[in-house]
Amino acid sequence: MKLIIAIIQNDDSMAVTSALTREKFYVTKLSTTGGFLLAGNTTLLIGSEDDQVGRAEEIIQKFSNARNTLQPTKDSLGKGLRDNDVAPEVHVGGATVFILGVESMKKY
Ligand code: 2BA
Repeated sequence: MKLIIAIIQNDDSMAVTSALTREKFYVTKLSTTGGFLLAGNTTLLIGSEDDQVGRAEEIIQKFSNARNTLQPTKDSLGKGLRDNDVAPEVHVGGATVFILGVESMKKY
């Protein structure tokens, strides 16, 4: 068994989660925050049989979209961007996926 940890953008979380559950994957959705942009993102935990990991990856890839977003400046943190703030664009990938081996999984 494997544990898939997928960090995706909030805007894609509904599409990714519903596509995974439609195909019988079990998914836990966490509200997380990226350390660089300090903006909300979504982390999915998916416990999967080894032979299903590839299919889960295909679904995550299909429904996760890369986007450019504005990087907050030091002055705008917690207040939002204003016209005169310099805000370089950052390319945020569609999904960052980690796949970990699972020693055992139990439900009590
Ligand atoms: P954030 O940390 O908010 O990063 C958002 C985007 O900012 C990143 O997109 C990347 O383009 C850029 N970025 C991040 N750290 C940077 C740095 N130290 N210097 C320059 N640019 C940087 P992605 O790479 O697609 O990452 C999207 C989100 O996935 C990240 O949000 C973070 O929450 C997570 N993530 C990505 N790689 C990770 C890793 N190796 N370990 C843990 N979380 C990761």
